[in-house]
Amino acid sequence: MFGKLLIANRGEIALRIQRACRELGIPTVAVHSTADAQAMHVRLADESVCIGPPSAKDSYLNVAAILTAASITGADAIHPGYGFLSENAGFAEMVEDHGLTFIGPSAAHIRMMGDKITAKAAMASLGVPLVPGSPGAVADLTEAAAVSETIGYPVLIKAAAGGGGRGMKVAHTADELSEAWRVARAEARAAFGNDAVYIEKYLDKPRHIELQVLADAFGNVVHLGERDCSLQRRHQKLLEEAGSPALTGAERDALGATVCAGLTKLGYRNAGTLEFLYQDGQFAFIEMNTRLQVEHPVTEMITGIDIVREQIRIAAGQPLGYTQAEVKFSGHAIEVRVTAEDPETFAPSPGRVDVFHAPGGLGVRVDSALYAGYVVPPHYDSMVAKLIVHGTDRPTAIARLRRALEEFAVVGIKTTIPLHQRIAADPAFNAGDYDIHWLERFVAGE
Ligand code: MV4
Repeated sequence: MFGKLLIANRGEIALRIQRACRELGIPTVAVHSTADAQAMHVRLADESVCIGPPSAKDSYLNVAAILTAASITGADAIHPGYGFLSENAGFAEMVEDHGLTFIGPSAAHIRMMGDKITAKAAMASLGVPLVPGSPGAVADLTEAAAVSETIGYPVLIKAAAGGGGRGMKVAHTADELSEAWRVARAEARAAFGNDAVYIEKYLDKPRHIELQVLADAFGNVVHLGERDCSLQRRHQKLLEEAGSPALTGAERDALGATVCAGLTKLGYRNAGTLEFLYQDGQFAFIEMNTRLQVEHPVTEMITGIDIVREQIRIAAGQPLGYTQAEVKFSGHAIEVRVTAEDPETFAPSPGRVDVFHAPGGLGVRVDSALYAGYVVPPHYDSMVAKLIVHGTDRPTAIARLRRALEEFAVVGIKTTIPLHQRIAADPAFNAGDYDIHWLERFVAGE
């Protein structure tokens, strides 16, 4: 096992990783920007190193400063959390080149999944179902038109280097194709410095369902079930559930079996998430995330498996130690992301937190780095807390969510707690009747 672990992140996820390390008996090193000197993750770590000024580019994305911090503190492993350097294959490679362990997949697998075209090609070869579309990159407008005729309109043009919704353009008809083509290529080039694009059939009302997997270095791969992450606004998730209200256990088991067999063949290692669109009873793979995800706690609540602990054990060369049949799913879990934003306009609301009272009781978990007196800096992501509830079934979990949201007190900054209360009270949400477009309409008052 590792002698000391450096956490290359901040906020609630830095605390989450520290908690796993403490339970494993591993001392931790926090890194922080000058804006985060008073942050909770610095206070709770065994050691801390300031790595630069507030701007993330000069601190949490500063590879040289982070490697230096690891070197001077004698850390032998680095956990990147989510965001920042977590899906940077070059960083993973550099960590390993410095004789340290990167807590995550190999640089080769991060690179493969970072390019959506190579990710899809890999999944197709492993028998994972895809959205109908171009077999690879589409070279020019002539080829784009031919592919689109074959699969049928509407189509979606996506950037190979994209993901998370950036660089996508819909063409509803052949008339719209040339404009969509031009804009998609230009955006891909500007945003990613890579104008490679591919085409998919546009699904008009899918759910976003993702599958959590764990893979050790000995070819053992298990899935921990699915999460329904359809409730998003501008590609930011607001609420996630495990399991999906739309899925049967049999559908999950079948998809899981295909995915686990495929990842064994691929030699994938550590935690990962496969994203699918689900419409008309069909799954279609779109992307794979090679990092720990924000919403991992809902999966932990229904399986009892500590995903961060498993990531660390796997990276240290330990076997999973259990089979798929030993992974038991129990009850239903829901997470809401509380952000420091106006709940109606979504305008950022950083500043001093005067009162912080987290809810508690049976089936309630709060992952947050907030405390009374803390000043939320304006430089980073606006998420300040995750509220996770677990119950024996979905209605019980929703009742618990409503109760916990009422107890939650954050005074001094605006938060999205009132929005979450409105969602939790909504009949369509309670019926589990929603797709990826539902939340945009809900916040627009439609
Ligand atoms: C799609 C799609 C419809 N059809 N692909 C958006 C983010 C990126 N991960 C993939 N995305 C989509 N891909 C096809 N072929 C619709 C979306 C999409 C979406 C997906 C998941 C969650 C929210 C979304 C909101 C708008 C569009």
